[in-house]
Amino acid sequence: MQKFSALALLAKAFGGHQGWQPQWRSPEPKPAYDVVIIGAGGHGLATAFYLASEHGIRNIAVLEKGWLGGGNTGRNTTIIRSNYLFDESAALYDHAVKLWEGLSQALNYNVMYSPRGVLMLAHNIHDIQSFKRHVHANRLNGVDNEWLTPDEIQAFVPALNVFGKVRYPILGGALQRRGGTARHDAVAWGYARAADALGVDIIQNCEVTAIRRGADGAVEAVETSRGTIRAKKIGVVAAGNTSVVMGMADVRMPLESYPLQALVSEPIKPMFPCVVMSNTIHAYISQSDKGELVIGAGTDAYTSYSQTGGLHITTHTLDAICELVPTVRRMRMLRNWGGIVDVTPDRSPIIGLTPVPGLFVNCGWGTGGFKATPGSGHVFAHTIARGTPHEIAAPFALDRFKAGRLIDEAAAAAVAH
Ligand code: FAD
Ligand code: PYC
Repeated sequence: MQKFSALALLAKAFGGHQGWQPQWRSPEPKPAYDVVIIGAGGHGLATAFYLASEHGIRNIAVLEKGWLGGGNTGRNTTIIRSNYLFDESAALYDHAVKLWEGLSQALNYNVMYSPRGVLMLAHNIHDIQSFKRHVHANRLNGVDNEWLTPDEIQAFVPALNVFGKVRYPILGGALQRRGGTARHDAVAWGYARAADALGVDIIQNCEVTAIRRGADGAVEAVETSRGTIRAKKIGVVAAGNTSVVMGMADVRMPLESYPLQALVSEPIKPMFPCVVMSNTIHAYISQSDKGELVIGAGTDAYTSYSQTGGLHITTHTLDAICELVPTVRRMRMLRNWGGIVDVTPDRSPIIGLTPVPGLFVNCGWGTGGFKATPGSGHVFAHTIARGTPHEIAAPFALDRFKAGRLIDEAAAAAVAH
């Protein structure tokens, strides 16, 4: 039987933060969870929520080495879109966009999804050809995307320096109107609260240090900084740290980890009606509901587990932003930070089974997994519950790197890294 102290129950009732955790008092061994999820970011919490709400599996623990959403989920620039080139990606990311549309209602928590549009700027002939190819491919997949001329861009986003004398003039752009933003920490809290209400245990400050396997090779427990926790199935959703965690089960992953940075300005009155992205000058910008300009930079050029990044990367991005939007030149930046993203060779995620019985993995979202959070959790929950991949997840299996069935979104992801 699980027993909690009165203090811990209070903490659970009031959504307690770090240090306010359920404490085991029973001398008997803890019962095995049906599913242990490693990582309480948006994807891990969404997986737990859909396992409980759609598959009736409620004996779940989500283990987090830090705090809820303290990884990339709480560090990203919140861009949501599904304008990917390949059919498999369009299916996956648009599945997510459809779930975003009803997510606040599904969780009874306002995630502030705002489909204000994502505009990708073209600065040269190659950009024009590449983005028009995206527009056509997206439309064939039923994903909205449209081409805007420079005049149309200037009318839509007056702050942009469309006709100025600049190194990289704006020659057009692709606009996905259903794309937009959401409040990232609300996504973590919304999924956590809804999963908790269905009986899921969310245990913070609980770092997984080993994965234990039985004589048959199947998973049977995790060792953590808070003791051993037995598990019938384990889902690894530990972005940035996936290789380390999967290494605990002797599975080598085709991943590299890089720092990726973002920053926000002091708040100002509304001036950006949509998200603006530019690959060529390497910057993207939107405005939060508080009024801050949210600016994203590129990844560092070398692998690292640091949650900061090189200063020269942000400097380069700010130079680019000042050229795109000269009116913001004298603004102050309030804060900057980094996250660790794990990147696959084809820049598409890995979702599915692993060579270890009972061990499942969801990773490799690189610089672009926030937008996928609901879809990723939804298809991963199905995959764990049934033991076979959801049809949308199937092309993203780990064995594609052996079979060579890559989904090469590296350039096609239309994002500046
Ligand atoms: P995370 O939120 O990182 O969760 C993984 C969790 O696992 C972490 O909380 C971590 O502490 C935990 N963990 C790791 N190891 C262990 C362990 N041993 N034991 C227990 N817990 C462990 N994507 C977009 O779509 N749009 C964007 O605009 C965008 N901008 C970005 C900007 C920046 C600066 C960054 C860093 C990323 C951006 N991304 C964006 C990418 C996006 O943030 C990620 O792909 C997504 O949030 C991944 O979610 P997750 O739940 O898988 O990972
Ligand atoms: O995938 O749209 C994206 C993105 C923007 C910034 C980082 N990733």
